[in-house]
Amino acid sequence: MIAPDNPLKPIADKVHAGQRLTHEDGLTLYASNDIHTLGELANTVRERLHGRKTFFNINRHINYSNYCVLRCKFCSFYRPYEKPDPNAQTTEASIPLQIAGQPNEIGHGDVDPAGLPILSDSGGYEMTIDEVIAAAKIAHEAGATEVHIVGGLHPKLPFSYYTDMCSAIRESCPGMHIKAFTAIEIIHFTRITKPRKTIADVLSALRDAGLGSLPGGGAEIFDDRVHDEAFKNKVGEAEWFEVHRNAHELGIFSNATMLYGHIETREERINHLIKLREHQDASLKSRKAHFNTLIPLSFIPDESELDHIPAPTGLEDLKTLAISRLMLDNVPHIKAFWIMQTPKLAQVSLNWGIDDLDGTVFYYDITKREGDGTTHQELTVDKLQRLIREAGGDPIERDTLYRPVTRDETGQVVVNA
Ligand code: V47
Repeated sequence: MIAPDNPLKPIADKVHAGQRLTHEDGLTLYASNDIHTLGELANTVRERLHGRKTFFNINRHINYSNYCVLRCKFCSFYRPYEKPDPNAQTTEASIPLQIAGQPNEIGHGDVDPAGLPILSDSGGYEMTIDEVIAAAKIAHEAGATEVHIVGGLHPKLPFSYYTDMCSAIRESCPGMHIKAFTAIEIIHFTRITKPRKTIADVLSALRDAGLGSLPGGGAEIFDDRVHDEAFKNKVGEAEWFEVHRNAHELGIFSNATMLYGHIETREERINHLIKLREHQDASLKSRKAHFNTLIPLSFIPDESELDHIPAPTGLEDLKTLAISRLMLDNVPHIKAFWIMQTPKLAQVSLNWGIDDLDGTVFYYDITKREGDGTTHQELTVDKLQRLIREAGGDPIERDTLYRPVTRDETGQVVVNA
């Protein structure tokens, strides 16, 4: 029972009545240190939508290149472009196909040596389409239902590289969902095509080539001040929403993110969530697709230009995940990306409003914690299921569009159109 003098009482009444929370409610939730009530409220919404079902997926991230024309201050991934030197030696620490040698129960472990990218002295790399396919095939054969493909804004690669990549994956990995390219990359593609393609044309061409949905990256914080201080030269909120509006109109589902814990205020975070909520209202009302999930991304300062800023605390992570669930009443899923929140905190969040744990991941180059530099970042299916069960959840393997995945005794997917 929540005490009548608890400042969260009016919010609790609204949550129980299924009413929408306001900007002020969001700030009141952040100001409160009654995290138990916050968790209970976020879980009320989570359980209303999903009961104890807790989703996870078998996926593989592929970062095709870290060359980028942008210099976002929070980003430790990008490298300035240099023409790759064909005689350069490969370096183990940053090899996208490096698999750390040990097979796991979904079968990773074989490395195709021909698929190793060539690194420049600066640590920059770009993968050939064959290398991307080799990585996708390893994932497909190991049971992944999704590849999540994003990269820097490469100054030289033509648009055909991206369409060819999608069609080659579709051909070599039948049935595997291609979730690829942030809104920022989509805008970049409109600029590199001659004559310039519209956003809708770029999306249609990618969909024709095999693209299944858009990931939520590149949203950061929708605020001009934050934009100008932390990622000035990147396209802003208007373009980000324009891409997702076009995608939803075309029937392409997408995700959304919020990168929190750097230079933004809590108020700016709540504004960000409300802007997403408004967009989702419009998509649900009149478009063919919508956001499936929000992924709040906890800022990892290591190796970035903002590495003097302390990372958000676990408590701030937990509050942000729970508040995201409460504010975004019209987005079906809120996902913890354990790479950023850590597996233990992601597990705690499953009782603070979160219903989805992404994923097996396997390889991730965009953020690496505590400078240990390793791109092999993986949770096995067994570990994901255990984390979920220990937190009292019922693990459900899902595909990208949240349909349950059924497998036969050999691990092959049996139900999934
Ligand atoms: O776009 C960059 C963010 C995003 C840092 O859609 C950082 O299912 C924290 O979007 N600390 C990429 N975050 C990740 C992403 C994502 C992840 C998982 C699932 C989905 C999905 C999307 O990571 C970037 C940027 O917003 N980012 N640098 C950093 N230092």
